[in-house]
Amino acid sequence: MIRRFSCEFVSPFSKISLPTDITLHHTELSPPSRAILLVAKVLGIKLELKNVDMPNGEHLTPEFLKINPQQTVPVIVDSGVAVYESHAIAAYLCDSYAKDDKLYPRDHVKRAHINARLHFDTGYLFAQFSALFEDIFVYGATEAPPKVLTHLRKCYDIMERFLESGPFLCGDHLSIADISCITTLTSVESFVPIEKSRHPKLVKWIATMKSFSFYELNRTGAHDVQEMMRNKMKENKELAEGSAEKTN
Ligand SMILES: N[C@@H](CCC(=O)N[C@@H](CS)C(=O)NCC(=O)O)C(=O)O
Repeated sequence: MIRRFSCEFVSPFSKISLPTDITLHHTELSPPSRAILLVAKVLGIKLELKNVDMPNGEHLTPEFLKINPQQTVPVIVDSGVAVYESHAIAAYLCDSYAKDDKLYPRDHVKRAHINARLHFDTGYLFAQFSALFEDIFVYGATEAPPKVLTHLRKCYDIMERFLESGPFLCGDHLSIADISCITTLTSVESFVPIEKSRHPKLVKWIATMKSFSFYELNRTGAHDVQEMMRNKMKENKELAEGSAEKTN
């Protein structure tokens, strides 16, 4: 089902929605999909939304394979051109449609720092979300694995250090790195609550990000995906206890 993405939502940076022909294949539970919703909102870009039915394997179909050989969401199709990997999509949207370069500066040094944070999201932060999700849904975890929790704490430590140079992950200005990281962090943070005493800058950054009007597009999905993981762990536990009883 294709749904028109309403842009009457007011972004702090752009109030007019640009007429584009972009379809976003996504699911609300996916942090990188939500990152694209937020970036589009900030840029004032109108998107056609196509929900991908992942539980029923829609991302594994030959049609989907044509737009993304990785078989992941999000993917955008812009006038026939498919772009996948959320960080590449966010950069593409900025390069193609941003009215200024605030969110993804063209300056090579600034851009290098933002790229580094985007890779941090892929390689460190989102990797923990992904590991947790897979452990629960594929391997039947009944509790969040300690290894993932340890790595998550390390991510918090790293982000606290990023924030030493300013209120945002790359200094004084909001960038696509902040948007990518906030959607991931808020999809997993309840598993290792962030303490103000240990990560004061991170707590402040989260509050700042949540205060932007565009953040509303992240709120429900971030909450629901964590609830879904908790419910599944409970179900896994009941199943494990049931089969243990049977063998006794
Ligand atoms: N690095 C990718 C990650 C994409 C990703 O792993 N998406 C998940 C949903 S959150 C997915 O589509 N998983 C499907 C699968 O792995 O089968 C990005 O930023 O787009």
